[in-house]
Amino acid sequence: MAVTEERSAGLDVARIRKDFPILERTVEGKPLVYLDSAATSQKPNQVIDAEADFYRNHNANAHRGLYLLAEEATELYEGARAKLARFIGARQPETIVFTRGTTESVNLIAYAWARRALAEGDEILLSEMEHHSNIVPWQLAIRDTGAVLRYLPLTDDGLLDLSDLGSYLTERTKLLAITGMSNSLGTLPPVRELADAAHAVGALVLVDGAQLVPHVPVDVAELDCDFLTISGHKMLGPTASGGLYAKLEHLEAMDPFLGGGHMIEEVFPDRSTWNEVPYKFEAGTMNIAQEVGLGAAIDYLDGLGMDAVREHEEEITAYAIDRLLGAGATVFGPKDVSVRGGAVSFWYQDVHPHDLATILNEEGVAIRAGHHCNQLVMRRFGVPATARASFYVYNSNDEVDALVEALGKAESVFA
Ligand code: C6P
Repeated sequence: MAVTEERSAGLDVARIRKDFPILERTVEGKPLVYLDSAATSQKPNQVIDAEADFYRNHNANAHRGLYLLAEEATELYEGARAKLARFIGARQPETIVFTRGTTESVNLIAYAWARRALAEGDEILLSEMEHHSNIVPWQLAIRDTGAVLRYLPLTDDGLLDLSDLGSYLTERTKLLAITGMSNSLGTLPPVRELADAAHAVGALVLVDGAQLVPHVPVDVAELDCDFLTISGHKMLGPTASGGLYAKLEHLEAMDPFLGGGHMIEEVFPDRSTWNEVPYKFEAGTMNIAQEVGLGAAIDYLDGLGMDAVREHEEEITAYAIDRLLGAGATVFGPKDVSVRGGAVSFWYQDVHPHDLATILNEEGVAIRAGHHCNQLVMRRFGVPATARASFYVYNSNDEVDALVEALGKAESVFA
């Protein structure tokens, strides 16, 4: 299948694809159709080159040495922090703590903030569409604090059911921790509206930005969230790149998460004092080359323009939902693309998603099948798993056609 489509509304997809060497691969003798960017995105040459260039020309530990290489490494690392801050509308780079991504960022808050801030009877409000990364760290935290977890329910359309919000958000709520975009339903919850309601009862707000930040223009001042998690590998960056945004006052008030090198100011036999924010939270040698690669990914996304990225996603998602429904698939989550992103979960005929993914692979089509770390969503919709196609800047409507064509082949295998 050749990519014949020159442009979507937002992006020049044919040109973009030239930057991604992996998209030239074949699988089972067929051109690769990569529809699993919600799991991890592919990387453009610009990112691969930036990481390689770091190792080839600038490699040294950051914030450690006084020689030239060490200064260059520190400058590149801090440059990436400034880019990430600007990308999400954070005015001060020191509000960004580098982490390996969303999982580590949520755990950081669950250890460094929740264990000190929560007491018996306090509540953390989540939703039924949360990824396990935004559930399990809180389950561990409430074991240590006696706090309680509550869950906002979902409508049959895969939206948050906010009809009884007032009974979920009360003066007992200390934290609302909510996804910015569901990785299985695609849903975009009304984050600002929820943040305002949470703040009105004195709760803090954590937004799981793993899927939101790569796909939608984000401004933390507009969202007014206290914490935002970022997974660099889902936004064209290297694996183990990413970070946590937190309002400065929270970072300053919080204890460290991990102890070790560089996060201290002074160490005595029985106690230590902490380095300034954000270094207080960056113990040991960090993933320097990966964060530098993330900086290059941000440059790339800036070059495309996040409005255009979002516009492209709306277009391809609408096309995919339309084609999947037309082929007789059951699509989970909202159908209106103005309230959803491009992770499209579906069930096709009676074919188990795992079988479907295996057959699609024979056609070169890579989708994810399983519970997507969303077991509460699977239970809510009464399915053990779904097939999921997810899209990014390099995907075209032609690839949606390839997916639907491959579904036809799966049907004939299982008929
Ligand atoms: N979702 C998916 O295939 P990490 O792995 O730490 O970068 O991100 C975890 C995570 C948290 N929240 C959401 C909404 C996510 O989608 C993910 C990762 C992948 O959907 C892997 S399970």
